[in-house]
Amino acid sequence: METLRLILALPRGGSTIADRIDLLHGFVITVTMLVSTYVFVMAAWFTVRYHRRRDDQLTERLTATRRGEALIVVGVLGTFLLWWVIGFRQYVDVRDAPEDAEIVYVDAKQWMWKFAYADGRVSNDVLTVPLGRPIKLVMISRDVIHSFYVPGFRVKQDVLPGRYTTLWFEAKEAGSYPIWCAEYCGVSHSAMRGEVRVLDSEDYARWKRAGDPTLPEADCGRGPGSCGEASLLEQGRVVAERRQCVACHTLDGQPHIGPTWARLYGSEVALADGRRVVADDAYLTRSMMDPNADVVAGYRQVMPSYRGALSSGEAAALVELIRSLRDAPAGASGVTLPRLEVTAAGDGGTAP
Ligand code: HEC
Ligand SMILES: [Cu+2]
Repeated sequence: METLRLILALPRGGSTIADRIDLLHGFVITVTMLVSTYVFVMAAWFTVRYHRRRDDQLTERLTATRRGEALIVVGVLGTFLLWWVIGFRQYVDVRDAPEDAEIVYVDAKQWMWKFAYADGRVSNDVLTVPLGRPIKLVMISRDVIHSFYVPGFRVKQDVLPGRYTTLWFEAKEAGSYPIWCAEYCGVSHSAMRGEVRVLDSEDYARWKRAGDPTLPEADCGRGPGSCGEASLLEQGRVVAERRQCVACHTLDGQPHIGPTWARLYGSEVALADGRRVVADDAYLTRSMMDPNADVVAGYRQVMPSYRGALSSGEAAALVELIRSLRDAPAGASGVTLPRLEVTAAGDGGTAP
């Protein structure tokens, strides 16, 4: 396997799924190489063995046996189906993030990657993640189509304007992994590169505390530099209050001007236009940024758009909060926030 990786000039697999993907890749490439070598050798041999020696010579007529033909059909079809089955299972695993994955928002634009962490930090081009923790990226583009590609993790996902796409990975080795844009996106496409920096728990904790001194200090609602200490969940509560989401939404299962957030995450939502969608991270984010896109059945669309008003970090914290209420018991009111007046919604964050 390692030899094949070197022959193919692939970087070391640094994520939990990389080895399995390499295994299938190796399987497919080995079989196809063996078969094509066999075909070339046979073609060469037949050229010699059956070349025309006399002018009146006729080619021998050969007919395959039933069994031979059946064997070829079943063998070829079976091999392709086997690849498909393995590939499909891997695809499902690659698409389906673990439930406890940490969210990072990704904004792609010509020609850079911006990362916003749920604790309010932001960074450009460098994505810092802890070792051994699943990370889920919720990505959108500000301009054209880009594609987030980390060869070392064997993951790639298109990043589109106007639509949230997701990608997850779990790093299994600390180190630095290059990020590439894998979709031609303009003149400096080739310069649209970044880096995933995977830190072990000690370094990560240090990074969390200190942050990157070159970046502006994130403000998480308690003054600059207050982000590190608050948990994402707490962060979400602060943001929900500050942005006055709780003027219309409850956390305790009671419908209000808008639907409750209790047991919303992962549930199937019926929309006014008859569609049913699963409330995943992408849907929740879209609901904040573009509330007109999916109006929930039975509610008037009075929610203001938070595009521009809400930073990606705040959005991530809110999604984290909504996610934490996934299993909230029916009718419980353990997590109530003060109801606010419906007036100043989305005005850019006057603290209540
Ligand atoms: C003025 C009232 C109001 C405010 C303020 C408001 N919302 Fe809403 N929200 C609604 C209404 C009404 C709906 C249902 C109609 C729709 O889907 O647009 C909704 C729907 C949603 C949904 C989809 C819910 C579902 O059940 O599928 C999410 C998520 C959401 N809001 C998040 C937020 C967040 C986060 C904030 C604060 C940043 C916020 N809302 C602020 C009124 C509001
Ligand atoms: Cu790009």
